[in-house]
Amino acid sequence: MSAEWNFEEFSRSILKMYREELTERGGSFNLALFGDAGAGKSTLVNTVFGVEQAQTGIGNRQTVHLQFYREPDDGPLGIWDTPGFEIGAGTVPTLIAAVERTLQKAKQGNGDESIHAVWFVTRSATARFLDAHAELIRSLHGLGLPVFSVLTCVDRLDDRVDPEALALAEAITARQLPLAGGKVFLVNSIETVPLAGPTYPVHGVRELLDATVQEIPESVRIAAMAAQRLDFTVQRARSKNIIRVAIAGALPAHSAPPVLDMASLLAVHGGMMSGISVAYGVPVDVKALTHLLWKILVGGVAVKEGAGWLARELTKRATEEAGKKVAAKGLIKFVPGLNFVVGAVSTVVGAPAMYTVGRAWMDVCEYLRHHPEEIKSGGETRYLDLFLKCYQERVRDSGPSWLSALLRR
Ligand SMILES: Nc1nc2c(ncn2[C@@H]2O[C@H](COP(=O)(O)OP(=O)(O)OP(=O)(O)O)[C@@H](O)[C@H]2O)c(=O)[nH]1
Ligand SMILES: [Mg+2]
Repeated sequence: MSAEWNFEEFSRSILKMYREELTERGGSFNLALFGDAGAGKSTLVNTVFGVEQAQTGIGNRQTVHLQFYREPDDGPLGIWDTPGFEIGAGTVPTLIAAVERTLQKAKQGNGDESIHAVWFVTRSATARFLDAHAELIRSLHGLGLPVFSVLTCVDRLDDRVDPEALALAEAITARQLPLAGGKVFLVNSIETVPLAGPTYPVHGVRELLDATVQEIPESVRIAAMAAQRLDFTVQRARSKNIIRVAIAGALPAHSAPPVLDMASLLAVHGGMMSGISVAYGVPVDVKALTHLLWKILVGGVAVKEGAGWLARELTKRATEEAGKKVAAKGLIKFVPGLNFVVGAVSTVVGAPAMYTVGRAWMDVCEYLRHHPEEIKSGGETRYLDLFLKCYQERVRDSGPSWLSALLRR
């Protein structure tokens, strides 16, 4: 790799690596939401996937429309929503026609805006499930879609479930609809806090997600699991593997001594971190990620206090080691345009540091999935802030001792 590594080039390489990760993950999982105004569609997808959507429930309740939403464009989840209207006998044909058109278009095009599953949402408290609702479910099933019937706002404490909700679920079951998962799913998407009495916790959402993932095409399962935020087991496993592969690739055991220059170090960190972001379904702002890595590893631009210390420390260590083990000559390079000397990094120093960087970035991604609003408002400074915090925590817990010492200075 060239020693004349520059910021623009680095930014382009991160974008390329990010795209490769996206391609490997496959397309987005697209979920359609049906149900009357205020049934709890938006609340449910927010709990499961962390997508905040505009509040509706007001306005013209007769206006039937199917709208697609994916944020960002290359994110792992697309939502087809039918916000703000009551489903009635008059609206079912319009809705079905819209779905048919959508599926047709997806078949002709690249399928990016197809529909993979439907959540048909009914608010349990309304105790209302109309013939029109049943008809819509049958027609959607007829178009080849798995349709899940979901009752929201179901109060449940341990095994005691609100009897009214149970009665409604039974009434729906009695209609013998072609329901995906073979049942009506009872959920509470957000905690219910009554004026008096006990608080009812969130429940049922994990079971609904699991059942949904079972029924969707295999090609979008990874995307669905990346998009959900109920349980990060899958994201963690994928990310740890990405870290392992990155370290193994970057610091091969067979080269003696195993060395890596700073340019390669930037590249492997870029690949590792974009891979982890994709695994977590956190949109990568390439510019922000490039800045972050550049600041941590190189520290050559707009250096904030503390930025670049990792690079300096690695360089120092590497120089020492190089001096001990092999002739230092050739391992230290001067990078034109940057005002510091980069050194080769040995496995001994590089691997634990890289591991810690990867784990810290996983922490950042989990934090962002819990606080999706910060993804948009974040920007570079916030990323760096979060990263350094998580990094320091990781180092304190398990990192190499020389790094801890450095941070405690
Ligand atoms: N306690 C509790 N409240 C819920 C639940 N689902 C929805 N809500 C509340 O019900 C109200 C309406 O929910 P929304 O998610 O906006 O309903 P919607 O189906 O998206 O409505 P439209 O977009 O208007 O069609 C909100 O105030 C939610 O907080 C639930 O499972 N439990
Ligand atoms: Mg809504």
